[in-house]
This record gives sequence, structure tokens and C-alpha cells, in this order.
Amino acid sequence: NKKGFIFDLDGVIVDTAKYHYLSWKSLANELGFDITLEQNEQLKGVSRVRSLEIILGWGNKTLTEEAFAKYMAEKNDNYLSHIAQMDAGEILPDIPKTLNYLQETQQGIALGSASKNARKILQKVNLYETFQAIVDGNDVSKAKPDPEVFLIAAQQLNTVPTDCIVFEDSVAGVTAANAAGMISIGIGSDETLGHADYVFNDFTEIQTRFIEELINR
Ligand code: B16
Ligand code: MG
Repeated sequence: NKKGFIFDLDGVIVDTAKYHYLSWKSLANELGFDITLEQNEQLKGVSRVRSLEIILGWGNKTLTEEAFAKYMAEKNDNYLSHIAQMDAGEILPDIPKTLNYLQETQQGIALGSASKNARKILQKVNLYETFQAIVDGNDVSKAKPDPEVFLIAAQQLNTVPTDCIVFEDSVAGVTAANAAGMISIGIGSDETLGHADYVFNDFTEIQTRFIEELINR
């Protein structure tokens, strides 16, 4: 019984949200305002362009097209300087255990991320070879909550959407998984991810038995 298991990156496999935050914060500071950790929550799963638009809204700033492009590049350079320091120690608890189990049972394993840096990050944490399909911000024309990213992942795994399971930490990502007709598993709080089929705080709460049941359903 082969199923497709699709993982979001930031907030599921690694916590890169803290690096996105540092980079956006220094950019906001440069523009004369600040952003809080609470505001950063709203940027999770959101594309780079959309994130900057939202941040400029918070600071009541408008930029010329040129300046917008300049700040986008600056943010990414800053973010990449954090990524450069990453190693396998940053993989979130019990992710390796789950991936090993899925490999042993010959399941499809894919990445479905909004990040344009996803491949680089997977290489840094030594997981690049684990994924049979990697679909990221470079491969889609419509961002989450549109299901495109997960539908392409299913296709690349040679599985139908109804045989796919998505692990997501963002509201938009869970909505995208549901729209794709896949089983959605929220990683985070029940409060924000209540629209997911199942919610767990993190992978340490997910029993192998549960994964086994998903494979056999
Ligand atoms: P980049 P995910 C998302 O990753 C992040 O959650 C979000 O904060 C970020 O803006 C987005 O990737 C784009 O990232 O600037 O690297 O292209 O959660 O979809 O894996
Ligand atoms: Mg995420």
C-alpha cells in the first residue's frame, strides 16, 4: 500500500521561522519600525513577496517597484546568511524517525514548501536525498492556500491526491491540503489549525502506529 507523504518545510522539518523573523525585523528597523514575534506568526507559510507587502502595511510604508525589489533581495541575503550556519542538528524532534519509517515501508516522500530556498535548506540539514519529490516556491504559480504545490507533489510521487497525507504548520497550508483533497495533519496548536483532519503539537506526539494506520487506510 503506497501513500504519498508530503511535508511542509518551515515549521515542520526545521524551524526557519526564527531566521525569517530576524531578517524581516532588521529590514523593518531599517525602514523605521519594528515587528513583533506575534506579527511574525502571520508570515508563516506566506510567500516572500506577500510577506513584504504585509510588513509594509504594518509600517504604513509604500515603496517604489525598484526599492521593493531591492529590499526583497536584501532580506533574502540576510536570511541566507543564517541558513549558511544550519546543520542536521536543526531538524525538529522525531522527524528523522518518521522519515526512516516511511522509507522502510516504501512510501512516497515529498516536500511541499512556499520557500524558494527549500532545496538549499534540505542540503544543509542533509535531507536532500530523502525526498523523492521537492516542490517549492520556484515551481508554483499560485501560493498556498491554493492547492497547486501539493497537487504537483502528488503527481511527482505518482499518487492520487486522495492517497496523500500533508504535514503543515500554517493555516494557509492546511487549507491548501484540504482543497487538494488530501488528509491534512496540522503541526501546532488546535486553536489555529482546527480545520486540519488531525492536529499534533509536534512529531514527538505522533506514534508510529498512527502513521501505520494512515498507510493502511
Ligand atoms: P523564501 P514553508 C515558508 O516556508 C515560510 O513559512 C514563510 O515564512 C516564507 O516567507 C516562505 O516560505 C518563503 O520563503 O523567502 O525562502 O522563499 O512553511 O512553506 O516551508
Ligand atoms: Mg510552514
